[in-house]
Amino acid sequence: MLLFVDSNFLSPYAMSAFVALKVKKLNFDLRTIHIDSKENRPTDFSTASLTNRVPTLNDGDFSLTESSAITEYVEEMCPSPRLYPGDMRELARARQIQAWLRSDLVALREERPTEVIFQRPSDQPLTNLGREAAEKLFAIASSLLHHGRLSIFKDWSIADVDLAVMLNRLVVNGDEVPNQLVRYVVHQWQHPAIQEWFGFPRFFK
Ligand SMILES: N[C@@H](CCC(=O)N[C@@H](CS)C(=O)NCC(=O)O)C(=O)O
Repeated sequence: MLLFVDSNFLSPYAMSAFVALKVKKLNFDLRTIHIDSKENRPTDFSTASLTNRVPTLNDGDFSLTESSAITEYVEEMCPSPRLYPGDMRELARARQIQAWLRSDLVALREERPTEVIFQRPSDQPLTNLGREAAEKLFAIASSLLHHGRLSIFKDWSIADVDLAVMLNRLVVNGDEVPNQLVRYVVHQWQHPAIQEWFGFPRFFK
């Protein structure tokens, strides 16, 4: 198996796919792609993936993009240890959270890109739109993590990686974040596969 990720290890989607493969203890090579220099365009990258985005997972002659499609694919292929809850409704909830985090909170993603976690914080305060997105994130995360829970469901799931990275954009940047959510992020960030991703070399512009 071959996982293509961005060359500066900044993509939260690539990180999610990487954690999934690590948790499953799958044998895979990591290949980096320079998105800025359009390295994802040449045909030798992965035309079979249809969209040529990162992350891309190549499994033999099968090629797949979209991080949550990748995490679901490896879950189907290798059911244990689990990335997703076994209960049908919790599984649906985990998928909902993943889809929501990838499609909403645009202002927050723009004003607090993952560079603030992996490279350097932003010196710009949040705009009203950014603040609104942060408040929405806090409300939803707090209701998912009621009673001070440190994971969304009883057991860890891949949705925790996605939620933690979204919250960590604010935590690392020094924005005001409710204490309980900070505790959750600090706990989730200790995951060995996240730590491994965090330790990859990055080049500062
Ligand atoms: N929803 C996608 C988002 C993937 C994505 O936005 N990838 C970016 C890098 S973070 C990319 O490949 N950009 C280049 C392009 O779209 O051509 C996922 O979850 O994998």
